Amino acid sequence: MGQAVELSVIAPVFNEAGGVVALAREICAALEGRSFEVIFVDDASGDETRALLTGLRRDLPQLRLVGHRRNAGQSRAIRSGILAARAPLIATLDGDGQNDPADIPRLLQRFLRADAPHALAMVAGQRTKRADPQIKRLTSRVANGVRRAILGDGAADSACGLRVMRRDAFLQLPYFDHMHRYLPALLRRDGWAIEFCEVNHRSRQHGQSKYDTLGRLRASVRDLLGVMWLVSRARDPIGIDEL
Ligand SMILES: Nc1nc2c(ncn2[C@@H]2O[C@H](COP(=O)(O)OP(=O)(O)O)[C@@H](O)[C@H]2O)c(=O)[nH]1
Ligand SMILES: [Mg+2]
Repeated sequence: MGQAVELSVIAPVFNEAGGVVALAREICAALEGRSFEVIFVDDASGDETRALLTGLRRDLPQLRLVGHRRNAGQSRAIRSGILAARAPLIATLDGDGQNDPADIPRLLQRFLRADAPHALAMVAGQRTKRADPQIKRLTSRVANGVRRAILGDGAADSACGLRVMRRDAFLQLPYFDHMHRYLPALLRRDGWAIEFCEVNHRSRQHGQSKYDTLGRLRASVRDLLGVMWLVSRARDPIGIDEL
């Protein structure tokens, strides 16, 4: 692909054969007329996900496929996609169809607006009406409240999978499993500005969630302590000048 790409859309997938083809087509339709690429990162799925995406490339020239040889988790998949990306600007969304591709142009417009703050690194989606089971909505609301109170990241929904951000800003962040849930706090730690934007959320039509409540809770206690430490150990030079 010779022409410079302005936006790279990254979708991590693990066993999402049921909806992945429709989602890829939907993303391309939502961004028609723009210069973009779509990178699905298959994390060693055991179902038809990879074969279906490989076959789809004939139809969708913007589609690229990156594969992990061993399952390494959603955060690592997002990182692998962003490392492979050709554009300076990234959009991410979940690969199960719960994030609406039609929201991407709006987040992009917000990010690229003329009066955007110079240090803006991310416009993050906020799911105001989550299409998830009640227990998940409840535990997520409590977890978001605790995290926001402790980290002061101002995020009502830090783990929303839909966001537009600078590739360089993301790649400067420390990688750890589940870091994709802490991007507001980690980007603020590096002195970047972030903004939030309400986005749609859809119920899962195919497959099942890869996370259970207990597993998510265990990881979040451990990770919250880790991010608290990272934030407490950061120092801000407030500006770097070549002298
Ligand atoms: N690459 C990769 N993607 C994953 C993994 N686990 C979940 N995902 C993807 O991350 C997205 C969100 O996961 P999901 O299970 O729907 O989480 P939920 O919406 O919070 O229940 C989906 O696109 C999944 O396919 C994983 O281990 N590796
Ligand atoms: Mg989901």
